[in-house]
Amino acid sequence: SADRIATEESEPVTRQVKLGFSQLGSESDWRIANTNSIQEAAKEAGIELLLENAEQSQEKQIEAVRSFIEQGVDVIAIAPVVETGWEPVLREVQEAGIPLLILDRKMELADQSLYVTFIGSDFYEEGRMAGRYLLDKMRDRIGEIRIAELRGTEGASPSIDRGAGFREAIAERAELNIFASEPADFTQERGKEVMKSFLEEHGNEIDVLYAHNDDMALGAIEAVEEYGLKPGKDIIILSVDGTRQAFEMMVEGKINAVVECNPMLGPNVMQAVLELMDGRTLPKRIITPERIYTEVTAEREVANRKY
Ligand code: GYE
Repeated sequence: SADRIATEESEPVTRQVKLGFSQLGSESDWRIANTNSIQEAAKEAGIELLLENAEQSQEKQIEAVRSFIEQGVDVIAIAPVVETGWEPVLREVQEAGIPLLILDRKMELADQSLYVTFIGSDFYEEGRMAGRYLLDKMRDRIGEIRIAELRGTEGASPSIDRGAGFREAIAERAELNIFASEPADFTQERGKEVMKSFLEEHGNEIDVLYAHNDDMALGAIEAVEEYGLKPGKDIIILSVDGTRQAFEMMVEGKINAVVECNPMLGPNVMQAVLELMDGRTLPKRIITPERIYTEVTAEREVANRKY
């Protein structure tokens, strides 16, 4: 009958693709922009997104991944809080036949078959960019240059690699000396507290602050000002991410340089998900391109910041 033909010709009922995403936390402006980017891109791509915020706890991330397996999602994505300890749960994902994407931070894995692709930045190169900037900035300075470092979360790949890349770059000149280095968990609050303790202990001896992200740098700036010093003048300040707030600080001359780290991974992730669903093979590594901005270039860029 006519009825039947109409039914057969109506739109085929295609099942919506389900993506389970374990986001590591909401510790920084970068992270908020990253979560927004993934939510928006999922919506745009018509992908159903199950999102769990782990509040910087690896155990919570592992729980979330197990719940995604139980719910039978098509793809799982993890932005891992720390580098190590993932093999057991990743094996469960593999046994369930679900493809796994690693986002943002690296995982240390002996078995490379446990994931499909890693989408994110080259943190080691970010550290090197910060170091090379400092070499240039200090080219005419004579004598020892004392550097304090605010590291990110312990065991997180951006902390490890931003630290190592920076050290590799500054090794070129023996006068550049990292004399204080403490973790501050990528948060503004901890950044301020740790910087305060650096200042109490070392007072006017700090020439440079290298912060592994903007939020910690913003906290540190508050501590420097409360201590009665001028950030960006008395203490050279370098950080990583490139948030709008950090750009505003650069325009004011309170931060000297920021290495960009792009949080807008959503479109890349959704493209990867759709290609996987299409049976395509992805490259093992998808790197987001980035650059460094300084006091000199900040003014031109500040209005263009999307996060
Ligand atoms: O730099 C920091 C965030 O993993 C690249 O995590 C990310 C880092 C980012 O807390 O702000």
